[in-house]
Amino acid sequence: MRNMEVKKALSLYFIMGTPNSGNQDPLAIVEAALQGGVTCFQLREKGLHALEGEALLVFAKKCQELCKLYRVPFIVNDDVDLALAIHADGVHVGQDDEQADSVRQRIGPDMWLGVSTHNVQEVRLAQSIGADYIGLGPIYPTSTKPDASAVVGTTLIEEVHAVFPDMPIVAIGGITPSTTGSIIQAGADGVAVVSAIASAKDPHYAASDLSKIIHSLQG
Ligand code: TZP
Ligand code: MG
Repeated sequence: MRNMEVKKALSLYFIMGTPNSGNQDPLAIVEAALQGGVTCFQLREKGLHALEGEALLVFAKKCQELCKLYRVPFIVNDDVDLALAIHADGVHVGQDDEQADSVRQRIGPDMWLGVSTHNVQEVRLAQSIGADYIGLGPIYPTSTKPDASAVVGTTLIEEVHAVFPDMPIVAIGGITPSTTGSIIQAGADGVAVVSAIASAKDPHYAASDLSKIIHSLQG
């Protein structure tokens, strides 16, 4: 069943673009994260010196190849044209991006659609247009997304999970190994992280550490 497959993939959801890689090789970080056990990867190419055009296409294809090798879904943030061009496994959009219902029409029923939400009303709308999962956050303060909306805390996870018990939920924003437990306990199916892996001294270790914590909580 698709819902269960999506929930499983959300367990440890790694998000990255070349601007998040510091002075490390971005593809080496993606591969280390995959080796460490991330269960989904989202290419989010945003910020200073973000790749565009052909360079973005080439980088996206390399990330996709790695994800295929590790049998992990490859999701593209925002860029529906890119996702369609390379047959990504899914697209993720925020509230300020292309309307989710128009994205669903363009990508068809098979590709996964994720929507960032910040309250119960946005989740209801996302569900009504056929989102496969929702992102909830920022749970904690984050410096990775300068235009992030107000911090929502784990109470929003509890609230949304109570109203939509079947909706796959991934929490995002400032999540670290020490806060992962409270997020899963609040009802999220998984955690989405950028800096906890991309900025770690050892991204492979960081991913496997998070992976162990999540699996021990999920049983
Ligand atoms: N959306 C809400 S917070 C965030 C995004 C993309 C950034 C999360 O990054 P980090 O480094 O895990 O806090
Ligand atoms: Mg966006």
